[in-house]
Amino acid sequence: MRVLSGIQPTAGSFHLGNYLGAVRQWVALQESHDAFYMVVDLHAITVPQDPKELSANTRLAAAQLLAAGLDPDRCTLFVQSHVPEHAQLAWVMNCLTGFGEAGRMTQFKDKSARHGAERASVGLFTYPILQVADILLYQADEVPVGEDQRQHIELTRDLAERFNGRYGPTFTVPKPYIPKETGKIYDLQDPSIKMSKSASTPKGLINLLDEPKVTAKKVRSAVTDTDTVIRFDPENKPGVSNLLGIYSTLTGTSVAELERQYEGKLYGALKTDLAEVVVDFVTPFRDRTQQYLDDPETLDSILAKGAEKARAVAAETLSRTYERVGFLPAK
Ligand code: AQP
Repeated sequence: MRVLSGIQPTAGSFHLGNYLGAVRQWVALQESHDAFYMVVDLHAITVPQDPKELSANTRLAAAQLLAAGLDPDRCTLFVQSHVPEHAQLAWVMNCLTGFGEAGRMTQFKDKSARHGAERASVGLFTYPILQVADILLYQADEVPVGEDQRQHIELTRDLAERFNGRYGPTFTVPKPYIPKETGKIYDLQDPSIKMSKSASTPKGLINLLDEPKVTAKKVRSAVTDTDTVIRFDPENKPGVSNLLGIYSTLTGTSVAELERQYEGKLYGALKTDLAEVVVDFVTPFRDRTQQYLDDPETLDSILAKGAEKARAVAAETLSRTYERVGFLPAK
């Protein structure tokens, strides 16, 4: 079984939503699956990027993935732009996608509204189709992502089936792999929206590379509700439930057990303890990230080996696709 997923090198630090919603599963799945993970720099330029920052952030993203536990001997870790087949297959997929179909992608609607609809790039509009190509190139069976990506995986399935129907069996039709408990981590200040680097306010967003003291303060000032009962009830108690979900995943203690532990206690106690749990997680993570950054040669060589492995798979899929479409083979 093969898995494929990617993360954007945009904001510098990963946030807790990226880690719990996606990266944590990547680490686990490298043990049981043939796993391909990438830093998606082609996706990053769908909104303006400073070139120097983009390359620095690409290394930083790779360093964080290794710090989180990805092991280059157990998975293939690479940078998307190092494998040109992504852009090449994306063109074929663009030509298979209806304009209206692409226009229904809710992430595009949200992001273009944020950046100003008129100023949104065509790349931002077709970004889900590039994601389709990312996944299909590797014939991935499963795609470990957060809940916000579900619609894009549905599009991937539709396009894989459409292509297979039109040109003959070519692509594996992938399934989303979305954890129930952490598929959507919410903003600490506004638990009605997902934690996100572009939509969250600084106080609602836990950046893994922030000073642990700053992080602890953010957890302690998380919004809960006027009630006092510590109970997992996402509909009526979204703030408390978000904190319980984070707590449970980081410690491995079940939510039911946490509810028992905090019975009769105040929200302050839960938040103080969770702040400690989060600090215990981010402190070694920051140190390990820095160690990888201090040795850019090793980091670059891991990425070069990853790109070589990824290209071998991607080139095979692309050449089969081109043949099916009817492109005259180059001699
Ligand atoms: N809040 C979240 N809860 C669970 N999973 C999440 N992911 C993102 N936010 C949450 C998952 O993280 C993976 C990488 O996503 P990305 O490359 O889109 O990273 P990002 O751009 O840093 O994510 P943001 O913050 O969501 O960006 P904006 O604000 O630009 O939209 C994906 O699997 C995603 O589901």
